[in-house]
Amino acid sequence: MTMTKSYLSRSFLLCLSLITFITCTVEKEKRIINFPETDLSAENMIPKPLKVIPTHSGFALDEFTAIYTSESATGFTEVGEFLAKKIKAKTDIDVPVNMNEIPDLETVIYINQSDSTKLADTEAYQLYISQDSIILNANTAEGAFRGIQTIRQIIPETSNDTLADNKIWTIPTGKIIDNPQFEYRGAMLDVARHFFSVEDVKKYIDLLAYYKYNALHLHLTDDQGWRIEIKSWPLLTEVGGSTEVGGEAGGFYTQEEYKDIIAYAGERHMLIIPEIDMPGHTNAASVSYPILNGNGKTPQLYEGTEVGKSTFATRKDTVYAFVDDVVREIAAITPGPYFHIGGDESHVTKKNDYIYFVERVEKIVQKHGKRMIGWDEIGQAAIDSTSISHFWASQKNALAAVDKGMKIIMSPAKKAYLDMQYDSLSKHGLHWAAYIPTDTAYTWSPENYEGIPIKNILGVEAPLWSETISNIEELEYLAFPRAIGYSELSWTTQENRDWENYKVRLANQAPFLDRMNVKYYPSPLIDWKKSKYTYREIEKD
Ligand code: TNX
Repeated sequence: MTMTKSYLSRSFLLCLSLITFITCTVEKEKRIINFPETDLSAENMIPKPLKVIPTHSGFALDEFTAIYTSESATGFTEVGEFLAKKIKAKTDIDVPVNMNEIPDLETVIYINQSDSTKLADTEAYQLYISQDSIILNANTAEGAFRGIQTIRQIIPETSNDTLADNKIWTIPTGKIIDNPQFEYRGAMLDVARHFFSVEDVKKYIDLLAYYKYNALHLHLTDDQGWRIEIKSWPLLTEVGGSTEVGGEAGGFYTQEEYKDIIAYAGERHMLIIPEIDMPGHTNAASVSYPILNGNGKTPQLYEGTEVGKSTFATRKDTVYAFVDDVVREIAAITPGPYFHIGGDESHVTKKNDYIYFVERVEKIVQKHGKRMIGWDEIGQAAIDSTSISHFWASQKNALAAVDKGMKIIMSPAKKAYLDMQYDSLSKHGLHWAAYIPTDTAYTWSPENYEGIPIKNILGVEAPLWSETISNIEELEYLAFPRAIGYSELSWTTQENRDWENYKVRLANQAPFLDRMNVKYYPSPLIDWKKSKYTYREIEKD
């Protein structure tokens, strides 16, 4: 009752201040700005929105702009503050958020919680941009957050200094109606083969959020390293976290650091999906606790890149006590609904043992309140329709999962692996699945790939394995620009995608990427826009 009252009174106050604001603007002598004709539909938005209707005028973003948000709706004020911070970084103007006194304003960005049925989908949003206001409507803060990425993308890199006495960033007017095609839009980072710092992961999250990704899957363990603190099994990180591919020092996240990553992603409405890869890819765990080992050899720290030689002892109860502890500790600090158990390339686990393991581990994951994800091999086991198959290589395994009514995350190695080289001259990466140039990465259809029905597809994920990369610059070389294309494959419908149109919008990402200090691969297929921040070398290939 009190809640409703305070909600009503706050809404009333907000309306009142808006009315006062509008009246003031009318009373004030209004600047007349003659905007040159704009075209909202020609803006370089990625992923491309569902519908864009231009009205050809301009909204002046300048020192007289303010942001107002639905203060009573959870998370909306934070979204407004996030936008203000990004506007400051791009334009150096301070845009106030929800200020009380009536300022000398001319334009307002209003981030509004709306219960309209048109916005029923969690991440849907609508933008109405006119000369005086930008109204962003969304049902949830998540939808509003996706919407402000669109606003960020249509703020020009440079101001116009001739339209008025002050600097103006002209935002084209019109209407945008938008909603993602797939609910899961992810990237994966392998921090096991090479470790990446919290700071590196945050930078990657920041870049992905700009392109409306909503999930980052962290491949936390493999033969070469165990990267997450497990308090009940401390040697995992002490021993198993001490190396990485190539013999460098390795590293791991404490649970506090992992929570810090989760909070950072959460502020960007992104989920972290933790992966503990098992029963294969477990050498680092078995070196730390040899009782877990099932391949009959004495485990030793491993700094090479071969796969498929390790396995847990899948018939030992100790292994399941271990898995229970690990899942319990990680599930307790992971707010998202998913837990990824790996399950790939268990070449030295007998098939029956593999199936027994996956079925038993599924129950453990469920007991700790999570939905199991596993690489497509898990489709061979008798598991629930609520578990998710992560398609990377085997159509047969993925279709077996479809038969069980399971959802599929699409990461076919031939199309979606960010660690595949662009071509034979690429400085980093592998090519066991394919060379994946920037156009190949974009021009396939997750909607109808290898007979997997669209109704089973949860979304698309772009995995970045790290055998050949050991720092953020090398990560950026493989991930960008291809990760930008995958954002469009999972958000935008097939009818709305077109390589010729996309490649122009991609070329225009250069000023943003340069400003963010991203060392992307300057693919020769793209006519990259020059920017004042440029320091990238154009390659000759
Ligand atoms: C296959 S994809 C793997 C990884 C490697 C990757 C290299 C998958 C489920 N397993 O262990 O890092 O290839 O491209």
